[in-house]
Amino acid sequence: MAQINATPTSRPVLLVLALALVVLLCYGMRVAFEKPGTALKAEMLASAGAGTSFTLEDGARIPGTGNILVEDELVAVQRVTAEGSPVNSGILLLNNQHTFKVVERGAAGTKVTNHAAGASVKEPGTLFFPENFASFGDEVDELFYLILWITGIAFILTEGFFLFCVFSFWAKPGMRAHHLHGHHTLELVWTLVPAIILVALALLQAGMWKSMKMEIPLADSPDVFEVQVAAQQFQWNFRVAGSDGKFATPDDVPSVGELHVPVGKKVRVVQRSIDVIHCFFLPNYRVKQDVVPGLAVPVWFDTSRAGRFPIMCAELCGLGHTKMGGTLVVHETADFKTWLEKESTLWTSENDGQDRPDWSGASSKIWWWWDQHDVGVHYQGEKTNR
Ligand SMILES: [Cu+2]
Repeated sequence: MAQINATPTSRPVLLVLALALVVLLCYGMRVAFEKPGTALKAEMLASAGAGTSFTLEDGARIPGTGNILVEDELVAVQRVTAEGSPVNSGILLLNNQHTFKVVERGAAGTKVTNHAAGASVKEPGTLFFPENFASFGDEVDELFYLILWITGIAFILTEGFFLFCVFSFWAKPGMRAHHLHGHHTLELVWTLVPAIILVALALLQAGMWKSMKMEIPLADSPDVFEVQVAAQQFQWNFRVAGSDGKFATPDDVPSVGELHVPVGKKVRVVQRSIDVIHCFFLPNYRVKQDVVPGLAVPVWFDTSRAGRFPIMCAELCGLGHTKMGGTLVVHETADFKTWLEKESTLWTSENDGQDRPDWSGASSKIWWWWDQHDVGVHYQGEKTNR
């Protein structure tokens, strides 16, 4: 291994350079995460008048015309280039990039109408949480930031002490190291203080844990909407009950990658995995729950606002893990009713009135498997997986 031949005077310089490099790396990460989305948002807010064109990163989900969310404002946009066509002086951008022009802009808090429910711009990158829409989300964020403060202060204190020692006790010719053999008071302090903090945090979050993970709304309540999630390498399969409100009947609506729910409901999510451990993650709803093979794991969140939100897999589940995303579509009540009736009719005819659904397409076997193999393992000790 190459050895850095540092003289005593050059060592502090090397150390400062190394620290500067770390700071630079952190700053680079921040820029890499935050810049694209924020810049697009700022650009759109500054100049989104009718006729203005933008290139959206997540344009593939807008079918020609749609609404996009900029800050709290809905902006109606229209695709001006065909899907996948070259934009910007013949450079073929990635398939999911398209140019859109703004056709209408609503004031903050209002909605742009006359357009089909559209897509939201890809959330701007951030090192922190995206906007919260869950009723328990603020509590989750408070706990997160409290822990971040505690660990941040501990980090600065310990690293500060470490640097102080490095500089103050730098080797000098003729100076011998001095050995210490333990210090009972110190050891008691650095054991007890973290222990007290951990117990305090555990007590502090107990109520939140109970409401998020233990008091999962039951499907038979009228304000609850149940969905089924079958995780698979590498896609999310969803199923909602059709117009009859019952699962495992021919009018059930299966989907891949897009989960449709009505606004203003508690959404009860029952999840199973057909292969490895996945993790159902809704960043905007502060929901993150492992999906474990052999278990039916319930989780819930409430929807207070219509829109489109990202779904991710937060468990490294194989080579395609990073592509295992999806979209949560929260519909207005009437809009959802229309959607469900349409899909329900479509799937009923697809299944041709058979007793057991004949799921066509890629997810056919999954829902057959789900209905045939009952697993009743829940936090709540409920017996059924439906
Ligand atoms: Cu996964």
